[in-house]
This record gives sequence, structure tokens and C-alpha cells, in this order.
Amino acid sequence: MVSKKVEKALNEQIEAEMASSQYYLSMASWAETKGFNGVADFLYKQSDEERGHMLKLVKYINERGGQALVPALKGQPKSFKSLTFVFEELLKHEISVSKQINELIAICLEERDYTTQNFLQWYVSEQIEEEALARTIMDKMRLIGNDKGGLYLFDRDISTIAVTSAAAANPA
Ligand code: OFO
Repeated sequence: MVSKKVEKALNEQIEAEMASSQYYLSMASWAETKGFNGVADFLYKQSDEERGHMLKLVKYINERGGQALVPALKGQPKSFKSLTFVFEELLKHEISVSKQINELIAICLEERDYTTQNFLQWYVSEQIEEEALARTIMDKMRLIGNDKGGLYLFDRDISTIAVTSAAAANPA
């Protein structure tokens, strides 16, 4: 059984995961309208992953005797300054989610809820992977700058960057 305090914190995490999913979806849609189809596919996938993170929390809270709450949708930006800006935001966002997960774990320890703390370890590993991926992408974006040819190749190759970075973050 989760305590009220842990339940509240987990519900806040649901909101954070949902906000990530919505934010990345708006980025994906914007990128698609700008002709960056590779980037759009990548962001649609990230958005789906975040929804998956949210669902995992919903099921966990309910399984542990709490009630998962579905938060209201917040508005999302319609446009973004540049691709670099999109990925800067993505990295910033992931870093803040990692912090939030750490705070959530601190609450679990305070409440001596080792089961939830254990459950949250999955999110800790996931965040390491997602931050590593966002950093790899940002490094590439910095190299490319506004070079059109570079952006074309980046858009074409982003799915490979994602696979390589995931393998590096999770060596077999
Ligand atoms: Fe990448 O935010 Fe979920 O965990």
C-alpha cells in the first residue's frame, strides 16, 4: 500500500510524464511541417515512450492501493525557433525530469517505501539513457549549426544516432 504522500508524488510524476509526451508531440508536429521527417519520427517515438512511462505509473499506483489521476491537458507551443532549440529544450526537460525522479525517490526513502523506491529504479536507468541520447544529439547539433546540408543529413540519420546512443548507454 502506498502512503498518501507517495501517492501524491507519484501522481505528480504522472503529470510530468504526460507533459513530456505532449511537449514532444508538439515538437514532432512542428518538425514534420518543416520537412524534417526524420526528426519528426524520432520525436513521435519519444512522445510515445513518455506516454508509456506515464501508463506504467498509472498501473503501479492502482496496483498498490492508491488511485492514479489523469491530469488536465496543458497548452503546448505551436512553433519552435529552430531544431537546435528543440533539442536544447528536450535535454533541459529530461534533466528536470531526472531531478524530479530523484526527489520522488527521496520521498520514498523518507516514507520507508522500499517497494516504490525499487519500482522507480527503472526510471532512473531510463533517464540515464534519455539524457545520454539528448546530449549526443545536442553535440551533433552544435557541430552542424545552421548548415543546410548538415541539417539534411542529420534529419536523415537521426534514427541511427538514437540506436547508437542507446547501445552506448546500455552496453550488453
Ligand atoms: Fe524522459 O521522462 Fe519519462 O521518465
